[in-house]
Amino acid sequence: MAKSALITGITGQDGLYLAELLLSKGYDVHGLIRGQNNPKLEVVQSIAPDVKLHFGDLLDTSSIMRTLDASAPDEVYNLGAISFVAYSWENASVTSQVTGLGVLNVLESIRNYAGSDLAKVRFYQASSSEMFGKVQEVPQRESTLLWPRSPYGVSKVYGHYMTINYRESYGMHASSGILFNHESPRRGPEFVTRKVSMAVARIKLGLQDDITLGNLDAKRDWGYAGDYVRAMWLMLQQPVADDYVISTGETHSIKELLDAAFAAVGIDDWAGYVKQDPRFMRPAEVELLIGDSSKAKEVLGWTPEVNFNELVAMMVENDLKEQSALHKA
Ligand code: NAP
Ligand code: G4F
Repeated sequence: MAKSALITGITGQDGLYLAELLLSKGYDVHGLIRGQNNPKLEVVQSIAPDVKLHFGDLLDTSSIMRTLDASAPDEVYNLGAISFVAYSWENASVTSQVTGLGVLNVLESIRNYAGSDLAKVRFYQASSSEMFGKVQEVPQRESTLLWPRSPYGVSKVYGHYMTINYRESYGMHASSGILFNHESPRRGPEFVTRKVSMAVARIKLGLQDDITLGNLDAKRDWGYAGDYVRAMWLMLQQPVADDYVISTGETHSIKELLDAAFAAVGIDDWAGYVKQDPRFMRPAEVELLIGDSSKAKEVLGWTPEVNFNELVAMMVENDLKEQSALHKA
């Protein structure tokens, strides 16, 4: 019989890639979608029409319970979150509720749903390299001390330890993927990679003069979202649940991101196109992220396939097509 999977955060970047991966493996895929008249409903239905959608919210435990009953999942992937770090300072309370307490709501719902047969549902928690914050070790690995620097990071630490606690307390097959930044043409335009790829495409097409950014010196370990959802699935196929760092092992500054994006449209010197504004600086910055994913390589057999330059070129190329089509119409 086909396995059933439930994905929270189905309308997000990772939710859609994971849904496509699981459908290609023959899963019956269910997604939790929130809100009245969610504008991304049509996107999910056009990209992954076979996904069965259930209306609910991570803050509404009874809606999660109903969705578990309706989808009878073998695997639950908890990707739903308020995920934009900058926003989390302005809305710390709602971020803590959704990104932190939301994890507990899903874990408790699974515990109630599965009853004495807790092993029948495997759980994946979308933890984050943002938990390393003010990094205490370079590169960061599973054992590195967490030192979050944002309300988002603190909320993710709560969800991470709650996942470990449910594994240790109840023997739940609950795994936590500590994923470093991963991007794609589906990345939200508020994140720096997509903000840059869209602006570079628009500058090339003569639709925009420049781009305004914050800190250009921060460094991130950027990978491709399509590679990273494969790691999520692999974690839930293991006989024993565990935590894994998922990263490329390479780090690049925002300046290097600009180099690669402008190079993709034939511009070598971008200085005249880039402005800085304190508006985009953060109250506490995560200066450097670089991950060591050797455990994932050894246990899961996972390695990334798309490198940094390929990723940036893919995003710029997609935005050139999207922006040209928009402005032809
Ligand atoms: P994303 O594109 O921002 O998607 C977030 C998803 O969460 C959306 O589907 C959103 O739904 C949903 N959501 C927000 N509030 C909700 C609520 N109250 N109830 C139910 N769903 C809610 O994020 P992503 O990049 O795909 O990331 C997926 C997960 O991995 C997130 O938990 C993120 O924090 C984590 N993560 C991401 C990265 C990364 O680099 N991408 C790295 C590490 C960890 P709406 O469409 O309705 O807003
Ligand atoms: O693209 P970002 O907003 O991503 P950030 O903060 O690293 O968070 C992303 O990755 C986390 C994993 O580590 C996820 F957990 C989280 O959900 C999210 O997906 O910012 C990246 C860097 C930061 O250092 C920021 O200060 O880019 C810098 N930056 C400089 N100018 C900017 C800008 N970021 C944004 N969003 N916009 C700017 O104008």
